[in-house]
Amino acid sequence: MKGAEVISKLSTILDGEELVVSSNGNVSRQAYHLLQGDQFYIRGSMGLPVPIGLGLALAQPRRTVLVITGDGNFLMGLSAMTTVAYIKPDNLKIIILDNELYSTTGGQETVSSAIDFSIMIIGMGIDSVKSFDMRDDENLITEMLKDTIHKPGLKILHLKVEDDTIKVDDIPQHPTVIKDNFVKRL
Ligand SMILES: Cc1ncc(C[n+]2csc(CCOP(=O)(O)OP(=O)(O)O)c2C)c(N)n1
Repeated sequence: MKGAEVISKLSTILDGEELVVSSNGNVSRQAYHLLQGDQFYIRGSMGLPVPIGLGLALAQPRRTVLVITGDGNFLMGLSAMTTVAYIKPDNLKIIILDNELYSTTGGQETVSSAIDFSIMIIGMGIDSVKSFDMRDDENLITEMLKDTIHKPGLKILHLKVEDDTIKVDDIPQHPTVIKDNFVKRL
């Protein structure tokens, strides 16, 4: 299963009220085309989906905040995870689409094949992390996504996904338009 297919499944599970933050590059492009709606599709800088999601979750405690991030982005913003672990916002959900690549920029390897994300995150004190290899078995994806989104509490879902180094259509909106439309929903 590829990251885009996970996002496509997510589109059938989200009710439109959630605040979604997606990482720049292919993940945001896919989210823009598959989720639709005025979500925070980050363009440009890496490393920001978890820090922005954390801030949103704290500022909007009654809303479910969903971060969808590539592994490269997750690793670049890793220090914010220690604050997530410290605060444990109940309404924050993080889905890591781990293809072990910077697929957007041509498929260079990230370091993620050498890192056990679950152990790292458990080591931070978060026990609600689940890790699955979707390259071999995609049967439980719907249940895992529903569990992540609908069950209360901080949830981290780490999914190994297939290589998807493909050109995805860019987002036609300027970043300021994306931001302005998103802010209207807060
Ligand atoms: C700070 C910064 N460094 C590098 C880039 C170039 N860049 C854009 S997307 C991307 C890859 C992101 O990797 P990942 O989060 O794993 O997502 P994937 O591309 O695999 O979907 C890179 C290196 C950037 N936009 N910002």
